[in-house]
Amino acid sequence: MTALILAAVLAASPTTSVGLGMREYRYSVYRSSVHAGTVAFNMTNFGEDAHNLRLTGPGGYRSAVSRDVEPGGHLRFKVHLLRAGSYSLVCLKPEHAARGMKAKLRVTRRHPR
Ligand SMILES: [Cu+2]
Repeated sequence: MTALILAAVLAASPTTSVGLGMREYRYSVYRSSVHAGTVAFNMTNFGEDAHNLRLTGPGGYRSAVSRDVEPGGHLRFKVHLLRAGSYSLVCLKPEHAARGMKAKLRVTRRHPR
């Protein structure tokens, strides 16, 4: 039942693309806020080390970890952000988050009342 509802929600919502620049040691997120639904991060690595991405958010949400993006490389990484709230973007390569490679993304309700 939950899977059916999830499928219906995803089918009804278009994918929002968000550019994400990566370098040592920070992300540049090209949108600060998106509507709830499917979000595709268009990741580009402008740096010299490999980087990746994981999101955490409301209700214990935890995305998969993206593949590593090599220097000069690109990756389109899709996640389903269904709850409104503040999500954290973190690079899981050793020491990267501690050196500042993290960012926030705000997710808003699709149909505000
Ligand atoms: Cu990194």
